[in-house]
Amino acid sequence: MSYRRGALIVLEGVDRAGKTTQCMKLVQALQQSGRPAEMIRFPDRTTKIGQLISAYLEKKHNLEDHTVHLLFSANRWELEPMIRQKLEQGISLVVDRYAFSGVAFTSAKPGFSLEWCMSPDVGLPRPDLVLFLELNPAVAAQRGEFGAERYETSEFQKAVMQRFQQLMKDPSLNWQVIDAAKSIEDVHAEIKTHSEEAAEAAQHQPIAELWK
Ligand code: ADP
Ligand code: FDM
Repeated sequence: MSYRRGALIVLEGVDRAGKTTQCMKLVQALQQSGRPAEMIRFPDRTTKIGQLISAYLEKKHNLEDHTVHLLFSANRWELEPMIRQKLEQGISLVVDRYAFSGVAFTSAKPGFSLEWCMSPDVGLPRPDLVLFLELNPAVAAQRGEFGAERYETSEFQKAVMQRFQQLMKDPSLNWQVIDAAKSIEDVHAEIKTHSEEAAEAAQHQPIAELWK
């Protein structure tokens, strides 16, 4: 069977680690090497659910913590048919945050277990590669002050980082930790190598399900 699907490549990491910069460079590099590729990001603030999330992040209104967690997950599920369709058409998707941010951020709040936080995202398309851009908070701070959005405090980000460390222990996923303190070009080179390997390996495999 000459089944050539696109790869699902996720970038995760702390705030200002360079996720958006690297997603854009990776899409360009994949396209230049002849692989159709597109970028998506979560939350996708353009949908109705995304607009509710965006207003919450901008502190324009409050939402109960379980509710907002489920909205973030619903925002991924509403794009799931599009994600699956693009991958099946041979388009690789480079994703700026995914269910791992979902779990890490909510479970950093008091009273939330990893298991509860993972459950609404079980069964989403499983990424072929998850790149974790690791950056010391002091270096991240030199890249700009925290903005005014919800979650942008160093104490909360520290708790989020601990949850990411727990998620990275999962052997069912291809996690790669990248030193995001290096130059933009050096980080890009590393990400590109991992991504090309993952895309090669993925192209003859069916799309798997996350955490299943
Ligand atoms: P994120 O999406 O993870 O929040 P961005 O890609 O928006 O991060 O980058 C945050 C800031 O840091 C931007 O001003 C960007 O130009 C800068 N930046 C990104 N990568 C690097 C790097 N490797 N070294 C120095 N500055 C960087
Ligand atoms: N975030 C992001 C969550 O809390 N849950 C999620 O499922 C996702 C995808 O939203 F603070 C948080 C993480 C971050 C904010 O900010 C999104 P950016 O700047 O748009 O990545």
